[in-house]
Formats: sequence, structure tokens, C-alpha cells
Amino acid sequence: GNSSRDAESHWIPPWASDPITGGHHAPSDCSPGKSVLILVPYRQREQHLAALLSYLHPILQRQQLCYSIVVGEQYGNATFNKAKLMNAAFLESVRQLRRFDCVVFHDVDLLPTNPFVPYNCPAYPRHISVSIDKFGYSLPYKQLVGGVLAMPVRHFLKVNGYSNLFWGWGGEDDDMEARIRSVGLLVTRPNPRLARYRMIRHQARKEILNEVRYKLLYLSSKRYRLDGLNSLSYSLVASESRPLYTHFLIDLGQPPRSSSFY
Ligand code: NGS
Repeated sequence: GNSSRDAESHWIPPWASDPITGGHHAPSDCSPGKSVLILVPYRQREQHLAALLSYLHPILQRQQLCYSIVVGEQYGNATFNKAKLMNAAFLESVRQLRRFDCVVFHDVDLLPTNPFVPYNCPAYPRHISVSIDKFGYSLPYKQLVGGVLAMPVRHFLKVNGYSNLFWGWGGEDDDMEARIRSVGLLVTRPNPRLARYRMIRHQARKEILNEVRYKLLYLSSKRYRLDGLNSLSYSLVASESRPLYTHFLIDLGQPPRSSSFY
């Protein structure tokens, strides 16, 4: 290859038909209603992210989707708050990039292994990661919407986004499921044979205290109007268009000092 050029430019994978700078791709037939935002909440999972991007771009391009991949990274060392991070990265994407018709919230550790897994915009919320190797390729419970979840933007706005209150691992996805039910929507799922994923092994993150988790979930359907996009506060630390994705570094602040806050 041309080594002098390689040395000074970012590496462009051989399967990328164009540099897809910022993670944006628009085939010629990019029509209204079909613009997909792929949003990956992230912190300290470099290898996972590299693997996910190498799976996603070829699949999305082969499906001729009009898409942008955005990575929202939580700034600092405070407890991870995936749901709040997704809310903030969603708002920044809408503000800074363009209009999207749907958003796919995508865990960084889930690699799609069937190129026909549907990443297009659904008419209703669609839980996509139905068959994961870790769960023996069957859904662990019927209400699960965690992993990979696609939502029309109008539905994500209707449920007021995710809760901002889930500091630590567990439950924020169940809260979203309750929100979806509260506004009278149903969750759809693709054919499990298409929606197959491999979960990359990793160290577990700090969990939310069980009592806090279930206290929050008990009130999901009452709380959703007040806790979500309309109560979100954060600050954008940095934003950058990188070769394969747009990066937002976001400061979510600190969790409350004691669980008695709830
Ligand atoms: C449930 C969690 C969900 C989680 C799901 C699968 O117990 O947030 O397990 O987790 N709910 C609560 O904690 C209330 S997984 O095995 O994929 O890591 O998504």
C-alpha cells in the first residue's frame, strides 16, 4: 500500500466504500422516514467498540440504510448511567447532526451475526436483540427490551426518553418497557433467526442497589412524565467527527450521595 498516506491518515477499513466520516452513510435512495440513528452508550470498552463498528457498517451498508453511528461516552469516573447517557447523546445528535426518523439504542457488547437483522426504521418500538448466545438464543423474559432497541423518534419523545435516575447496572431497560406500555404502545420483535447476537464477555459493572432498582421500577408508569428528556441536565465536554462514528463526550454530573434520595 501507500505507506506515506497510511501513516498520516486514519485507517479506513477495506470494506468501507467511502470514508464514512462521522459514521454517516447515505445511499442514493435515502428517502423520508428512513433515516436511522444508531446510538451506542460507551465508556472504556475500546475493543468492543472496534468490533461492533466492524460488524455494523457492512451490515447497514448492505441493507442500504441511511444512517449515522453516534457513540456517547460518559465523561469522568462517576458511576455509569447508561440511560441518562443515551438521552443526552440522543439530544446532541438531533441538535448537531440532522433529523432522524428512528433511533437504535445499541449495547457495545452485542455483535450482530446475521446480516439480515433488521436495522431499518420500525413502525413501533422494536426489540432487536432477541437471540443472544449468552441466553442460549432465547429471550430470558418476555418484557426484556435491553440490548438493542429501535424506536421511532416520535415514540421515544412520547415516552419522554429514558429515566435519568438509574445510576449503575440494571433496570433502566425494564423502566423503558414500562414507559412504552404506559403510553399504549406495544413492543415488536423480528424473526429470532435473523436477530442473532454474540455477546462479548466483559467485567460486570457496579450494580444499582436492588431496593433502589425496584423502588424506581415500581413507579415507572407514574414517573415517566417528569423524569426523562424534559428533566435532563448534562454538559457536552467534546464532540468530534471520527472516521467511523461521531463522538460525544458527555458530563452527566454525579449520582445522589445516598439512596435515600429516592
Ligand atoms: C434484568 C435487569 C435488566 C437486564 C436483564 C438482562 O434482571 O436491566 O436482567 O441482563 N433488570 C433489573 O435489574 C431490574 S443481562 O443478562 O443481559 O446482562 O437487561
